[in-house]
Amino acid sequence: MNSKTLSNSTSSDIQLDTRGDHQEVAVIRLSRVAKRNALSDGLILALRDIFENLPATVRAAVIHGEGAHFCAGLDLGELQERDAGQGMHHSRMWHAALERVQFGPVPVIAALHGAVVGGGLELASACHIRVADESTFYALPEGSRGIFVGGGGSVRIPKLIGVARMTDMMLTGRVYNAQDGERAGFAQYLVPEGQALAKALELAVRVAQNAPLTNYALMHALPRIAEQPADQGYLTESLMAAIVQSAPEAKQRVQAFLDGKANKVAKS
Ligand code: 1HE
Repeated sequence: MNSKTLSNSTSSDIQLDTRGDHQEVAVIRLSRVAKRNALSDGLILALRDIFENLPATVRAAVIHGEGAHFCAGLDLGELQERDAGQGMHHSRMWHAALERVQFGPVPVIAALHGAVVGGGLELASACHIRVADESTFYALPEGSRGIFVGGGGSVRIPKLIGVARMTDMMLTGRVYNAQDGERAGFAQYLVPEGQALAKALELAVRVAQNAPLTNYALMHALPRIAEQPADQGYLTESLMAAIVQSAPEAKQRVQAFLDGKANKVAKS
């Protein structure tokens, strides 16, 4: 395991390890336990820096939080008086960082436990897969703090749970527990308490084995196709399909199946 603390960027509250036989899985740990991994400006910028500078060996990433909670959201201690322009730029900084997570080089799996609230939920929703353990709870306390989401939550969270549920959460302060949260669509996997990181790592190893172009298409083309009118979506899909299948790796993988050398699809 290679471990690196990114104290030279903007925060020492986040660490990057690489794991796997070929260092193909990046493990990014929010490590600001005393503040429940609240996201200071420095931490957000460090997160952006990590995703802009992932080691070339990395094919998938896992993000998790140290301590009892994934993330308590925006660092409320830094919420100073900002004028409208400064407020917009602060929100845009979050957008830029979380864009690097969603549209960066590799798929990202969030391992969730404890509080996944406010900006913590915005971060989780920028990831491609969410694994939650039984201790997880989800909330958007912005409504009761007199603020609004600013880290892309109004775009990404309705795609997971729908506009109606997000509106209810912000209007009423509703908190979803792990089971209701999974049913609502926050997480694709629900595991026993303490097992989210292990499950996320297992999935990351599998994701890292995919052809990189397939992963690229899933991360960069699929969400855009989903927002296109159907006729344009079909065209984009056909272009992406043509590019992905033309890679030598795709030919080798299909041939391996035809030769009986690749796994069949098996019932789980
Ligand atoms: C914080 C933060 C924070 C904790 N900013 N300092 N987010 C919120 O409104 C979440 C607010 N936090 C909580 O509801 C609770 O802290 C938790 C449920 C997450 C955890 O509870 P607990 O009992 O484990 O910890 P605690 O005692 O509440 O907090 C421990 C310390 O962390 C304490 O500081 P201390 O100096 O008194 O020890 C807390 O003040 C501190 N802390 N959360 C700053 N968020 C891009 S826009 C995004 C908009 C948002 O995300 S709004 C924020 C929503």
